[in-house]
Amino acid sequence: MKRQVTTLSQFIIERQADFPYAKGELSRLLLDIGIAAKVVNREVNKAGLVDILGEAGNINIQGEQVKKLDVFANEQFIIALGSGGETCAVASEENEDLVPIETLVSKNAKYLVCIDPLDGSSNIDVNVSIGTIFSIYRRKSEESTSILSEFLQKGTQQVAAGYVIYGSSTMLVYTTGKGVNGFTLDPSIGEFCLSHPDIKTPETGNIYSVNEGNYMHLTEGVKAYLRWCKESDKDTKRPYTARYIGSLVADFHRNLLKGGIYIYPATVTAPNGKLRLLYECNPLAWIAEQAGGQASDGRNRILDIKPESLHQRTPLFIGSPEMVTMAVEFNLKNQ
Ligand code: P6P
Repeated sequence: MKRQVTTLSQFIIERQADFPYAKGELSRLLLDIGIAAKVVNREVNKAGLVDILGEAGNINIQGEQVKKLDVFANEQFIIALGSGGETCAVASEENEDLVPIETLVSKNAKYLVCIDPLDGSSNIDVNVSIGTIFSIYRRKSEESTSILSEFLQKGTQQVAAGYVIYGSSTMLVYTTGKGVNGFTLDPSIGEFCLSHPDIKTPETGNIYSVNEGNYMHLTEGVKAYLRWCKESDKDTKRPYTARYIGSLVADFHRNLLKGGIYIYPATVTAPNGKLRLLYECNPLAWIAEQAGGQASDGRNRILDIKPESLHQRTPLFIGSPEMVTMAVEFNLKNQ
């Protein structure tokens, strides 16, 4: 008897029962994100044909203006988030200011979405995995005058968070606070199918992901940790293996499944690191914690950081709990 496939749509609707007060708005929002992910996936897969389709800014063989894929992805997710009427506004890596969703229905919409529509997009032209990262909050009060202040909630207030990885296969991984589940796109039926139920990350691992090209600009604490990773020690399976793709979602996803740590620390030139709190670090931090992992800025829990601005950066240490604890200890000991 062939194992019953559970699609993302079936899973979301089945899990809606976990939230007694849910009226289906969050479910609809998650389904809309799934649809946009399929549209973006189709275009990402064509990216390798850019010579045929035309570089961004050119006119392609269909006579259409070729958009940069991250611009295209941003448009698709904003359209999808607007279509269901559940989203009040979007904070996107691609937009300096908030993107209000001004359809009649969405005027009283409950949800706020933070999104990095296509992270690692510089890797597209060389066919390296890239990703979308999203984070969803409820509005605190539908009367509040400042939508912007509603976006500046701590990561602990998220109601859903997830990512899409456009890689050897395309996966959507998300949490609503009751564990982490992964869905793989089956192109033959155009559905995301449950392939990684209840993901738990290993307590420890032997993979570390950091751009060591920045070594000379790192703090003494991080330098000391990297030197520790390279020492030989049978009991702790060191030296660890260095794996750094240059695409956060791809490095995070591999480490989530196999065990490992990803670090984008503060550097001399970037004292707050490079990654963004609202639409990169908070969603991945919640997923990491829901899968048994940890996420820190090198001192404090990522999810406890009170955001001050939409595009605020933070250092990020994320992955297997024992590895993050060790790296943070080195970081604090050698301040
Ligand atoms: P660097 C991509 O630009 C990104 O935001 C992450 O996906 C990736 O891990 C990191 O930056 C790469 O940055 O400075 O190592 O090239």
